[in-house]
Amino acid sequence: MSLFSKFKNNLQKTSNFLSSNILSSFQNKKVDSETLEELESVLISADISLDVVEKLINSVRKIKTSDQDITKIVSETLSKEIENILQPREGGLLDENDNNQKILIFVGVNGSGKTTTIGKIAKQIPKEKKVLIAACDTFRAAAIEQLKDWAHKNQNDFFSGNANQDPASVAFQATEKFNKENYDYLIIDTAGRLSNNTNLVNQLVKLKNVVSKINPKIKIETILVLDGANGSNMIKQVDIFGKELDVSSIIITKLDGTAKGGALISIANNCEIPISYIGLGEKPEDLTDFSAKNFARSILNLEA
Ligand SMILES: Nc1nc2c(ncn2[C@@H]2O[C@H](COP(=O)(O)OP(=O)(O)O)[C@@H](O)[C@H]2O)c(=O)[nH]1
Ligand SMILES: [Mg+2]
Repeated sequence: MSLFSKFKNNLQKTSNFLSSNILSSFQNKKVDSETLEELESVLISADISLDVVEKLINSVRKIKTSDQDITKIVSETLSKEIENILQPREGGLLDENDNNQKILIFVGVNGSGKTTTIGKIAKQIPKEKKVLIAACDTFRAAAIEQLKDWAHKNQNDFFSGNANQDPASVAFQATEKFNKENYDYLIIDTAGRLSNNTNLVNQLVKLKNVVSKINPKIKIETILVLDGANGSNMIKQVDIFGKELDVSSIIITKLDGTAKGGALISIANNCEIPISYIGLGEKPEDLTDFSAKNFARSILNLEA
């Protein structure tokens, strides 16, 4: 399957919602205040934030009506505008030509897809690289087992501490192992829930400080995993985690399961953190490099 088909097939909930509503808004009609208002409410319903909706409506307003298929022109116009917003956020995480050691710390609220995404990403790392996966979500025993299963499937080495051990101390031990045994990658899974969010972020800052202190020269990527089905709530999470943790990359999961995929556009418009991957399903291969063009054209049900 081509990369574009993967986007198109798995983003159908959002694209069906947008394309059917755009079609009904513009059926046999021209661009006027009534149709623009209808379009505005469709875009808001897809969880696109107001500032972006305004930008999009302004570009559609400029369309000169002709005999051509108006819904097609509107969709093309929207997709171009959306692609322009998304383009600067395209940012890969794994560079095959980069042979430096790397540490990836995954953060995000419970259930956002951290553990699953770690499994999917580890699968994409070339087999000749030495990968150590560390379970620093010590809050739930099941979380450690889930990560262990992924590590086992991918034939990656696995490190875990004791139940309820301080996550930063597990990270410390894992980092020492990473150094001593000369791994290429250290991938750290963290908890998404403690007593409250402030404590969680503080705990993660402590974990990150421990890791970077042992390894001041190694690049640490802090990756925020967001549940795409959370729609506009994702923006709040970017605020909470992004400020304290210097997040370097965002991954948005579960976009296959929501009609509110438009929230990704709001994030791209509101923060400058690159989006490296999107999750398009539960299977190991359902993690795809983020592509502005593929995303923009898919959600408007256009061809590649
Ligand atoms: N449909 C779908 N489900 C996903 C995706 N990513 C993760 N999940 C599911 O979301 C649930 C929570 O994921 P998990 O990795 O345990 O989240 P964590 O608490 O952040 O570690 C699991 O049932 C995953 O299979 C995705 O891209 N699409
Ligand atoms: Mg987990």
